Order: sequence, then structure tokens, then C-alpha cells
Amino acid sequence: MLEYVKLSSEVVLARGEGQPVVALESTLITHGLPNPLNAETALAMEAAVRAAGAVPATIAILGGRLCIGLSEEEIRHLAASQDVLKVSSHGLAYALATSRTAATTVSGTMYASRLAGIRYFATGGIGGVHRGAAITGDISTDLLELSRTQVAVVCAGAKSILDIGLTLEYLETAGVPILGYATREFPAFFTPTSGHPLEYIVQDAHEAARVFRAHRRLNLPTGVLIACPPPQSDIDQARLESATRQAVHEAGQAGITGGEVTPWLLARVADLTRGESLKANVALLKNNARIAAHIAIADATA
Ligand code: PSU
Ligand code: MN
Repeated sequence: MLEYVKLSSEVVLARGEGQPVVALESTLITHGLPNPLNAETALAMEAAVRAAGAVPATIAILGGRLCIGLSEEEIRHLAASQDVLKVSSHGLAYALATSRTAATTVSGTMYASRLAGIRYFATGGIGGVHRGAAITGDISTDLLELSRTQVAVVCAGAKSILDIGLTLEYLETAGVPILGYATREFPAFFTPTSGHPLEYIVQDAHEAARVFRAHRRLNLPTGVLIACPPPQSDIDQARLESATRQAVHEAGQAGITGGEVTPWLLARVADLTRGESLKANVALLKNNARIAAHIAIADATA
């Protein structure tokens, strides 16, 4: 393994025993959720992976090392840290070469997972084409990484801070298969419905694993997106939509750009909904972690 990469002892052990590993990202800890909910959620995701019988590997850059698997202490420390760099695939080399502490986004975590030979990765929502991208040009590197890195990403679709239609068009052009996990519709993070139908539907973990195995056997270079509807929540959709519109408008007014856009919108929507969005967020993160573990196990035992 590269000099930059450090595997946790749990991950090393899992590899030796051929136990499936599920990668988890760290940007949702440092830039997606407030403290201390972020640490509790990250640990709950790890617990969900373990309860299903797989081994979690939360990925982050600590002291210039790409850590594949963090200890509870490292997660709590990261969760309480200020000024952590948010790195997508384009920031990995910089963060490592300059010995930074950094959280990896979906794209950064996908790349790291592939490097470490981890096939499945669970997150909340992927980045995508932002509303108003025709003017701002804001398209997440997550989409580019999905187009070129062969990792299965288990998510609840994309948040409505994004233009979901354009995000799906991008993925379609890029050749990224999207599997609806027991759903016929692309989920929109807080809600199982987005109005966008899916063509490829899998009924369970075994079917999802079979598709990703076939994808690998065919040597298709892209990732595969596995879209899971969020668990039921009583979140008020109309209120959420108006909060999202307001947040997107305010971000434009405030001149927020680049990597700050997504964290800014997430925090603003949480504020505007008085934290109502956070409960649903945590529930779907745990759900996705559990499902990713089930698929990884089905894949390993097929
Ligand atoms: N969407 C969410 N919560 C998140 C993110 C996205 O609902 O925490 C994070 C993920 O780490 C994702 C990143 O990879 O934001 C995308 O950032 P950007 O739009 O700057 O590429
Ligand atoms: Mn962006």
C-alpha cells in the first residue's frame, strides 16, 4: 500500500479474514451535521454496519495520512475540530502532501475506497448539479468520480438543494447505472419521491450485489449508484422546499462559491427548518449504512 495510506487494525483484520468492509465518508461529520450530532451519527453508522455483520471504515485524512478506518476517539476528535479541510478527489494530494487534517467527500471517499480495495460505500446524499448551475457552473466532483471510479455508492439519492433532473441527466450521460433499491423512483433524500422514475430496480441486497458483480466482470469503469428511499419521516415537505429555495437564493446573494456552497446550504436549511431536517437525515444515514453492509455481505458470499 502507498506510504500515505493507513488501514485501521479492524480493517486489516477484516481483510485477512475475507470479511466485507463498508466505507463511510467524513465530510458529513465535519461539514454536514452539527456537533455533537455528527459524532453520534458517524458512530451509529459504524454500529449499523457492524450489526449487519460487516466492518466499517470511516475515511479521513489525519496528519497527512489517508486513514481507512478511524477509531471512536478519532471520530470524536474530528467531529469536534474546527477548520477541517473538505477534500474531494482534487484535494487528496494537497491534503496529504501538506500533512493536513481533512474530511473526504463522496468523490474523495470513492477514490480512497478504490485505492484500498473497498467495494461498497454508504453515505447520505451525493453532490450533484446545483440549482442555477447554468449560471454558476456548480457541478459536484462527485458526479465525475462516479463516472470513473468503480465503487458502489449507497445513498438516499440527492438533496433537493440540487437540480435533481440535471443531476440524473449527467449520470446518464456519464454511463453511471442507478439502481432503485426496492423503489421505482429516484429518492430525494428527505422524501422517497422525486418525480423521476428509475429504469433499473433491484428487490434486495442479493440482487444489488449481483448487478455490481456483473458490472465488475464486464470491467465497466464507472461507479454504481444504489438509491435507497429514506425511512418514513413526518417531515413537512412544503416547508422543506420553501426553506431550500430561500437558502439557495441567500447563498447566491451572499456570494458563496466553490466547496462552501453545499455545507452552507445544508446548515441554512437545518436552521430554517429549526433542525427538523436533521432527524430525518440521521435516520437515512443509518439505514444506508445497514443496507450497504447487507449488499457487501451478499456480494462476498455469492
Ligand atoms: N449532501 C448532503 N450532505 C452532505 C454532502 C452532500 O446531503 O454532507 C457532502 C458530501 O460529502 C458530498 C459533498 O460529497 O457534500 C458534496 O460537496 P460539493 O457539492 O462541494 O461537491
Ligand atoms: Mn460545487
